[in-house]
Amino acid sequence: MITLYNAARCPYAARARIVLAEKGIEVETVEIDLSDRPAWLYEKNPAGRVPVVEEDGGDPVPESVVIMEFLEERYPEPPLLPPDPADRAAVRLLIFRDHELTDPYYALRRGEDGAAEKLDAALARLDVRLYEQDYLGGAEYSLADIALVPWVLRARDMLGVNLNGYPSLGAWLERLEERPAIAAEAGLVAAL
Ligand SMILES: N[C@@H](CCC(=O)N[C@@H](CS)C(=O)NCC(=O)O)C(=O)O
Repeated sequence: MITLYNAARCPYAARARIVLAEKGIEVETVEIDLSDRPAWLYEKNPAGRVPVVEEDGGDPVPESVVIMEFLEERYPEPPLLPPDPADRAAVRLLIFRDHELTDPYYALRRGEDGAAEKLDAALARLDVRLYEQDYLGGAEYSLADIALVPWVLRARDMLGVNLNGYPSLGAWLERLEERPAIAAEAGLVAAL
């Protein structure tokens, strides 16, 4: 059994939620109110942030990227990383550069000047990539899609960003939303 310390609105926690759902892992979810977080959360993650996952009797694992990799190794089926190391490197590079999407997303949320143009450029780069291949990491769905889709969903549904100008990105999102794990996240975002 895995426990997930979670906040529904958190896109980093969404990464953990989606991987757990894709792998059909039984999970107990503990919702954290980040505006009044319990002191014990700092024992699980000194940064006081969610997500954190914890196996029964195991050490807490914070940081969404570490969590995704941990779950992938602990529960290898179905695989969410490609078999070839070079292809895995491509997936990891996209995740390593997640700030290229998240920085303009948060800048737009804060209402900063020029943020809409920067987010447009980031989405356009993803659109070009998805014109050439079905998924961000290549031909197969992977942790790269899971790592970035939470911000694309929130840009569309919470910031009102129109995705019509990014047809390949839009088609990718439609493909992803056919997956129950992503559809559940999209439903959660719509209800926020
Ligand atoms: N680098 C962390 C970021 C997690 C994060 O920023 N979580 C936010 C919620 S979306 C949080 O807990 N914020 C509370 C705070 O920063 O004090 C990860 O990838 O897990």
